[in-house]
Amino acid sequence: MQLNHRVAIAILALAVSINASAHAILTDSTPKPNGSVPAGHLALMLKYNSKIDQARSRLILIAPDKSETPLAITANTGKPNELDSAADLKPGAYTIRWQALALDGHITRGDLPFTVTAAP
Ligand SMILES: [Cu+2]
Repeated sequence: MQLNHRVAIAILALAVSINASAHAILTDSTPKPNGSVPAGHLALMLKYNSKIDQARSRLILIAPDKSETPLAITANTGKPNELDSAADLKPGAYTIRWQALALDGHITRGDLPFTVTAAP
């Protein structure tokens, strides 16, 4: 009885962790978090641990003056784990505020701060 109870708890804990892993977690990006990139036309890439609903996710660029601009997400069925976009950026401190809808229906959010440096 005692053992069965422990097994049940272990299975429950495993089920919870599997469910949690379905949420979209940022695993890679361009630029890197707190990284720096030269000014100009930048390809922006946010990669997650699971498939993303690209049409219903959001990327907002926060400029050095704190103004917010929605970024167009490039539909890309060949890279279902990514949100891709692009922007022409001048030097300064920026943040990409992302909102990702995973296919399990859960939304995760986060901020990706980075610095744009003067082009060499
Ligand atoms: Cu989830």
